[in-house]
Amino acid sequence: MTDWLFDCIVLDGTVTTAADIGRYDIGIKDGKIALLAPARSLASTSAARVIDAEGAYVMPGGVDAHVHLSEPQLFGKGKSVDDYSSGTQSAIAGGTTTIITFAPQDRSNPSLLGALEEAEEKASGSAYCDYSFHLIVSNPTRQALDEFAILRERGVSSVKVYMTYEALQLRDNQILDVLLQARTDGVTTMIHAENGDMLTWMTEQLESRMLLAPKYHVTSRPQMLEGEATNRAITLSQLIETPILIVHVSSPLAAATIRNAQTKGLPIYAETCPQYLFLTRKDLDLPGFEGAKCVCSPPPRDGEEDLEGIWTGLLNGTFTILSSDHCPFLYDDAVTGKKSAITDDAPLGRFRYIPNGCPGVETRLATVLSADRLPPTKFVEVTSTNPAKLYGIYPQKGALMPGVSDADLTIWYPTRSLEPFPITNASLHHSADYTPFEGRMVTQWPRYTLVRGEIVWDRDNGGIVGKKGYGEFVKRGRSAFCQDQPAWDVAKF
Ligand code: DUC
Ligand code: ZN
Ligand code: ZN
Repeated sequence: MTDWLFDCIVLDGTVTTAADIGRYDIGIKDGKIALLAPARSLASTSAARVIDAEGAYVMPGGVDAHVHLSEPQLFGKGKSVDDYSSGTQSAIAGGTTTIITFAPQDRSNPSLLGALEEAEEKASGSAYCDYSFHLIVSNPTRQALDEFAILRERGVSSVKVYMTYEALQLRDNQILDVLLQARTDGVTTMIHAENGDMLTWMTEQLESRMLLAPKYHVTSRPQMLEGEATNRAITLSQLIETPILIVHVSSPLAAATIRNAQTKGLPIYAETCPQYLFLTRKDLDLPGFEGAKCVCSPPPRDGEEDLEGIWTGLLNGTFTILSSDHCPFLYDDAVTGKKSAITDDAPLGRFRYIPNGCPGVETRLATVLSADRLPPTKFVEVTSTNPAKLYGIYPQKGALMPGVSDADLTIWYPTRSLEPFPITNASLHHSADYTPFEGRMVTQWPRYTLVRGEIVWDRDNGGIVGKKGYGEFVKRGRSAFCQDQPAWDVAKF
C-alpha cells in the first residue's frame, strides 16, 4: 500500500475564511486540515487524491444551524417531508457540511430526554453530513430544566422556545425559567419572536371579513408584532443577563430593535434567512393558491426596502448568522401538505391552516453568494464560522485551522466559469415538490463538497457520491459567545 503524505490535496484555491482570503493549497490527513501552503507548491506532493480548485473559492463547509427534518406535526397538519437522508443529501449538494436540527419536546412529556433520543435515532445511520440538535422546550417543567445539565453532558448546548403557536407558545414567566437555567448551565436560548396573541387576534379579524387567501398570512403578522416580541425577548434576556439568539428575523423593525440592544452592549444575537433577502409579499400574492408555497413565519415582508434592510443588517453585523430555516412541506398534498388548508368552502385555502415553512437547505449558500452583496469573508462568517462559534463547535467546524479543524470544504467553480442558470426544483435533492426560489438566477454552485476529507458531492461526476450514514453526531460545547457567570441574584434588583 502506498504511504501517501496526504489523503487529499486541494490545489490552488482562493481559500476564504471569515478572517482572510489567500491563494493556497490545502493538505488533508485523517479527516483534518493538515496544512495550508502557497498555491501549487504541493503540486508534486504525494496524495491519494488531488482536486484542482483552479483558483475557485474554497471555504469551510457551510454550517446551517436551523433545519427541520422528520419532525412531528407541530405546525398544524403540515408534515415535514425530509428525513435525515434526503435532508442531508440536499445539504451537501448545496455545500453545507453540518446541520443543526430540532428535537421537539412533546408538551405532555415533562422530560426533554425522550425527544433527544428520538432525534438521535432518526439521524443515526441516515445522515450524509454531520449533525447536532437543538431541543425545543414546549413545557419547561422542573424536570426538563434540571435536564439542561444532562443535555450539556451529551453535547447539546442550545434550546429553542416559541412566543407563538398553540402547541409551543410559552408564557413570559416560563421563558424566564428557561433563560435562568440556560445561564446556569451554559446553554444558548433561541427565541421565535412573534406575539402569538396578537396574531391570533389579527387572524380572527381577517377571517371575520372572509379574507382568507395565502397573501393574508402577511397581513396577519405586521412587523410590529415581530418587533414587540423581539423587544420583549430582549427585556427577558436583560433581566437574567444571559445571551439569546433571535431566530429567523424578517423585518427591519426587529433588526433595528436588536441593533439598539447590541449597541448598549447586550449579548443579543440574531439570525436571518434567504427568504428575507429575496422574497416579499408579492410572492404570496400569486394566482390561486400558489402563494402558499412562500408561507413561512415570520412572513416575507412588504417590498424592496425591507429586503435592503435585512442585507444591511448582515453587512453591519446585526445578524450573527444566516440559516435556511429549511422546513419542507409538500405543496401538492391535501392531507399533510400546503393544500391541507384548502376546503370546499375556501377554495383558495385558509391562510391560518397553511403549514408554515419553506425548503431551503440546498439553496442557502448559492443564492446568497450569487447575489454578490456580501464580501466573501463576511459570507463565510455568517454561513459557517459564526454558527459554529455560536453553537459551540468552533474551530472543529467553521474554520480551516491545520491540525484542529475537520476537513469540511465547499469548493466553488472558478469565478465566471459557470453560465448563469435558473434554480429549478427538479435539480434539487430535497423531497419537497417545489422551491420558493424556482427560476431565480444563480452564477455559482458548489462544485465539490467534502466532509471530514471525503468528497460527498461532485457536481460534474456523479452528484451525490457520499454514503448514507457517513454523517456523525457532533458533540457541542458552550457557545463561544456565552461566558461563565456567577449565580443570578434576584435581590440585586
Ligand atoms: N418557525 C420555524 O422556526 N420554522 C418553521 C415555522 C416556524 O414558525
Ligand atoms: Zn421559529
Ligand atoms: Zn424553523
